[in-house]
Amino acid sequence: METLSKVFEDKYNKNVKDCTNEEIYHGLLSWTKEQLKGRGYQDGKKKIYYISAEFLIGKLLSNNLINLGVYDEVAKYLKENGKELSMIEEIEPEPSLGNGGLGRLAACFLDSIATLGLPGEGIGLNYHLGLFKQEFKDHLQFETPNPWIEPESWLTDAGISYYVPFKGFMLKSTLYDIDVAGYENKAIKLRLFDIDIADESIVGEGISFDKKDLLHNLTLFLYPDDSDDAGRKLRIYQQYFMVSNAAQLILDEATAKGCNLHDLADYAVIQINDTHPSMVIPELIRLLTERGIEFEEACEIVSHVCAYTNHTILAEALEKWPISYLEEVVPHLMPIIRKLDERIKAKYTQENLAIIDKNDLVHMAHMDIHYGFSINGVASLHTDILKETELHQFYEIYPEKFNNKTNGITFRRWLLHCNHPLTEYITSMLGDGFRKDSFELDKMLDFKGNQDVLANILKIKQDAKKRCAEFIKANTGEEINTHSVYDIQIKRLHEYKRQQLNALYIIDRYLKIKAGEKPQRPVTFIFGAKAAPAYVIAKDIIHLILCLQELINNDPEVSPYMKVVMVENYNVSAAEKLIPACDISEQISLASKEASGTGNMKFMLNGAVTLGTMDGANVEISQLVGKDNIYIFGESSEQVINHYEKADYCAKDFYDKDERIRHAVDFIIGNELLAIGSEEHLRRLHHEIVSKDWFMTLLDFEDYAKVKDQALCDYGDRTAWAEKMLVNIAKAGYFSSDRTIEEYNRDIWHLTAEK
Ligand code: 4GP
Repeated sequence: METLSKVFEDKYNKNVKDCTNEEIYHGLLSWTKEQLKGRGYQDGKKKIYYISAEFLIGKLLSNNLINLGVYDEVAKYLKENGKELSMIEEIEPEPSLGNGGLGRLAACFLDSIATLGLPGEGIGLNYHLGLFKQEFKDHLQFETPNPWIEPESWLTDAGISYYVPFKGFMLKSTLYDIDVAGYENKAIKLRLFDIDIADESIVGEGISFDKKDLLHNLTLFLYPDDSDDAGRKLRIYQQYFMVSNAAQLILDEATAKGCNLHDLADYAVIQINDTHPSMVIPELIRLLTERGIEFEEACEIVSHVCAYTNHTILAEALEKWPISYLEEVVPHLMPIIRKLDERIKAKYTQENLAIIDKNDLVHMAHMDIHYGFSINGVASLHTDILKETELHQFYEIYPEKFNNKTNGITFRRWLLHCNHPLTEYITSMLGDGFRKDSFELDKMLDFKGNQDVLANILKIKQDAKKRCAEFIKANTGEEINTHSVYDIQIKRLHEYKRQQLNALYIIDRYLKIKAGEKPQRPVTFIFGAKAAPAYVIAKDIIHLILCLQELINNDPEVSPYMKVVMVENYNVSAAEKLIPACDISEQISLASKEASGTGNMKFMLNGAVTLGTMDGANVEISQLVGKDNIYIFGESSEQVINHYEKADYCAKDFYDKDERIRHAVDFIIGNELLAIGSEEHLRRLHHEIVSKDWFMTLLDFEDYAKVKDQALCDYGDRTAWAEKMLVNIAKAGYFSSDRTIEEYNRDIWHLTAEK
């Protein structure tokens, strides 16, 4: 720790004892950056370039210290000097570079790529103001900018710039790197392109700004509002800026290593993370032809370099851009995209295989599938649905391209960092082999009948619940009962994820308590979710939950039995505090709609029991833990797909025939909530549920309520519950992102690991 002490002396002319937490954070930041550099980088002839619009990396200090193997030493050194590392972690701003699952997955993947010693890079954009910061006022969500870049940060100017051509002008980029340490291994880089002239001062009220002011707005926000033409075009500007920079960087790196461009596939493999980076395909073809390669050969080369991951079957995410937009933003790509489309049309006549459809829309995913060599889904059920339904026409012509890669999470962040007590306890039982080989967790099953172990697991959970209650108090102002069951649903707000189903259960329980039916034990229902700024119904659901929070928590007759809290500005840092404390993990999407989910994996690893539908990776979780250790409800994905095909689901029928459902739904527009909330929002939501309910909330309500009641009842048998917790932890090994990345490498990337 001598070099660290010296940092404080050199930087502040002080002993660490006399430094403020801010000073210690900044001292640690510069020291850790040096240590990372000293570690060196993974290198090799061939590299994976993981291009993604989002990287939801979370705070970096503690994870870097863990991966560098110095966390305990640093914590001890600080403690000896009267300082707490956990307090210093609080100073760090969380980088706001992602939105949800696919962004967090990308961050876990970087950790695993580095840990496994694979040569790779993440490539994205450096959004100054992030997605947005969520604030609650009058029980409504408001959005404000989420600045996170400070004068001293994890970013390092890489000294690399490119020119990116748009119609009528060029933009010069600057590249910033963030080092990502592998666990006890070298580092890799997350490379974020930016423009020097981005100007945060153009942002007006909330997160509004002039969408046409490209010279100043290009890298301000992730996913700017796309509810109008200018917003949609801005997204294309951003995407092209990202992939043109990426393509130039990739070709430069490859040629520097001796690539003659004909053999690019020996030097680079590109993983296209969802459709946002799809324009890398025509852009690479453009750059290759500019450098003297024939068009046909360029197509061939790119088809051996690009692979595509699909993260959702929701139509809204399978981007289709009007030709007119592309002509306006990147006219030089359109002749290439047209040629790519013509080649396909010459071979296949089916309309649903075309890149450009008859409405002049360019289907980005179609381009990825035709001109990529691999397409993967992110959980077994999801890949099956892609093959059999959503992308069936492609599966018929390219069966060999389709493969499944069930998602995973990095255990460094989601166990070692976020749950020190559990990590230490597992280490005391099993040794520390599980840190590198997650499947070793399986050995915990040997302790299933061991009463001491079960008691310790319960104690660790109880302590986590106490810490979490402090976080909730600070975040929401609400006091919660640390002896209540913690039932947690944290994820983006979307109707398919069905936070509204959970809310209806809460209303039903409230009504029962009011009618004199006192429940066996108290429950705290915890939510955390951001709604996309233009997604009206999602914001109405937030409104409902916040109104329920106000009503229930202030009712002395009800609050001893239940409370509702919605954490403000849910992000990675909040997840790290909530997940270790969870008893029941809510994974209640409409079957077939959640591609995988990764929160479900984080919760089980931390000893929560899943309450969920047979959707996404829940299916694999249930196979691993067995039916006694998970609570499954609801209609299956086949049944749901069938309802959509036959269009035979009618929410109103459920509402009319089932009194319990009707009472719960009508409570949304009852006097109690109208006295608290906004009539406009509550009525609109009520109307949506009764008359449309596209994600079939009412279909699964009865079964959900029954199974959830059962879980809450079973919680009372503490020993049996602790056994379920233990089995969940033991079986989580499969969901390490190290396993996922090994599979990507084995089947798609074919890189040589550095030892
Ligand atoms: C998410 C999916 O919704 C989630 O099920 C999956 O676990 C995650 O990707 C990672 O694969 N999709 C998105 C998105 O985040 O924006 O489509």
